[in-house]
Amino acid sequence: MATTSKNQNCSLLQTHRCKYQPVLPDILKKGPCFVKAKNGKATQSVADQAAVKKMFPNTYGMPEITFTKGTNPAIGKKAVKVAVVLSGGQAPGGHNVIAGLLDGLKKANAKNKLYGFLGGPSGILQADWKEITPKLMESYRNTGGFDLIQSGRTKIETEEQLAQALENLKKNKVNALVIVGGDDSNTNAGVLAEYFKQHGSDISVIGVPKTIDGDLKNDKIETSFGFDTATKIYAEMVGNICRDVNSARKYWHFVRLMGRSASHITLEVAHKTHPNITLVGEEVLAKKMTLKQIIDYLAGIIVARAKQGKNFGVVLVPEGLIEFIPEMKSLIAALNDLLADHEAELANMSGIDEKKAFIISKLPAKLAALMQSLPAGIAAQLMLDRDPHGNVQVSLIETEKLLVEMLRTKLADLKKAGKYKGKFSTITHFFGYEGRCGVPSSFDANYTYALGYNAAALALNGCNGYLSSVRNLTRKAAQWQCGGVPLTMMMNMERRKGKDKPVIRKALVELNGEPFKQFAKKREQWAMNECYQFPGPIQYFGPAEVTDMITYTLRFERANKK
Ligand code: FBP
Repeated sequence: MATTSKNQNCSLLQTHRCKYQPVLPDILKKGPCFVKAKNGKATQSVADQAAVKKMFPNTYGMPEITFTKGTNPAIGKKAVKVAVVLSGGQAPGGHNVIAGLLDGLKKANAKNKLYGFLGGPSGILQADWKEITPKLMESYRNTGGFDLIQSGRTKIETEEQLAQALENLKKNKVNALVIVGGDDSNTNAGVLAEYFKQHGSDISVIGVPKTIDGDLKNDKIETSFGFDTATKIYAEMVGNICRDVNSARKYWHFVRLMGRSASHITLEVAHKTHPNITLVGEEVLAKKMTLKQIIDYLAGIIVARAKQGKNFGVVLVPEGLIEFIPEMKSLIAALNDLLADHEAELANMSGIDEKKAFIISKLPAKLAALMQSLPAGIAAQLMLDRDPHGNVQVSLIETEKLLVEMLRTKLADLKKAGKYKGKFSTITHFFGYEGRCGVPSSFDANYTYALGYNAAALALNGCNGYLSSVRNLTRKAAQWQCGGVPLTMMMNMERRKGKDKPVIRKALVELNGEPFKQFAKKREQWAMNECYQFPGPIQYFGPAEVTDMITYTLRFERANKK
């Protein structure tokens, strides 16, 4: 149920936060009729150019767009109908994207209308939507969550679904569709843009970069929205655990943090809190570390701290770690193909043991042995259904518990050999869903509002197949630059559900990038000493240096760029 600022269900913070007016970049301040879309050079996809071009003959190679000062009154003359959909996992600021979009549209022409498809992309297929009026929007401004129109992970991919989506939009005279999503949802936006064009429609499709994971970024997209708020929330919680650890001095805490693939969240939280050990999935992959080597690395630090009488510490584990361990990566890839190829047979099997035995019988010997060796719970979690985009649901795999279980065996062996005399009491945590619907930080409130407003300008300019791009984010919000980046420019070919598909390339942690390099410089010191930092809760009121603080990731990554 929606709450209003006058409603008694409204918290005092929400009441005050509703009044916050996000800062718009100067370029957008006068409204969409006062910007000109300047075309850059033709673009190429990041890899597999020929294959991507073949799949997107109508939308491949489009130029980048930058908004510059100018007048374009024509775009405000005719009233338009725009629809928005929230797709994939929640991320703080989604409501402000809608608010920015609504305000941008209304500024261009008060008769423009905005509709929200309900429950994610399935709402497009079912033509299930509601009008977002300024009155309805009021109580959702600067709030977390996606509850205004909810979200979902339906993928619009079959010919039938694509045709249904087009028919529903045409029937309802929609001029533009704005898809707010991560890499998979924006890949889907690119597919829709191409399909609409191929079928002679001039409905434009615009994407907005959302995901707390922070892995939808490149030179033109500096960060996805939600990463700032989510990492601040996790860092508050991890910081509190560090303080508890330092006070009680009796537990090792293993904290798994969200981030389906990339370890950006974990790395950012490490910068904010200085835990004793941080695993980075991308480093594990680069060094081809086996599970055994990871356990040896962890045990090395635990034993060294025990020698100093420190039987406590904090370990950060990225949710996606499991997929970066080479042998697990091969196992998961093989399981992905097997689950897709034998979907019907597996669905008819009654219990997990039967499924496991069937799968093991189909795996190559080495992977079958690995599957057999895993704790039963982990093996079962690895066999769970993939999401509609073919991804393994890592949020359901308790990697932190796998590590603790293996460490117990390792430390017991070391004890027997007289090499370890410590005590290993553990507590495991998973911080994921807690961070996805938080009240957006001032950065995310401003960024999302600008992304939405900018999406309105792109839609009114008839741009199709573009991702809303707001850049220069280390500067003050007023100085941010706005424009659009072609969705095909970010694509490459990847194997999904047993087939090669064009998808937006995920931005993983780069080991030669500043965020990792800065961490690598300090981690040995953090391992043996108690360098913990306690960032505390997000501040919405107070000095700008606190309320407008940006992430270490953004600061380090942009430091050497103009
Ligand atoms: P998006 O990429 O859609 O933004 O979702 C990211 C995420 O929050 C991951 O961090 C997590 O693994 C996943 O969603 C969980 O998915 P679900 O909400 O379907 O359980």
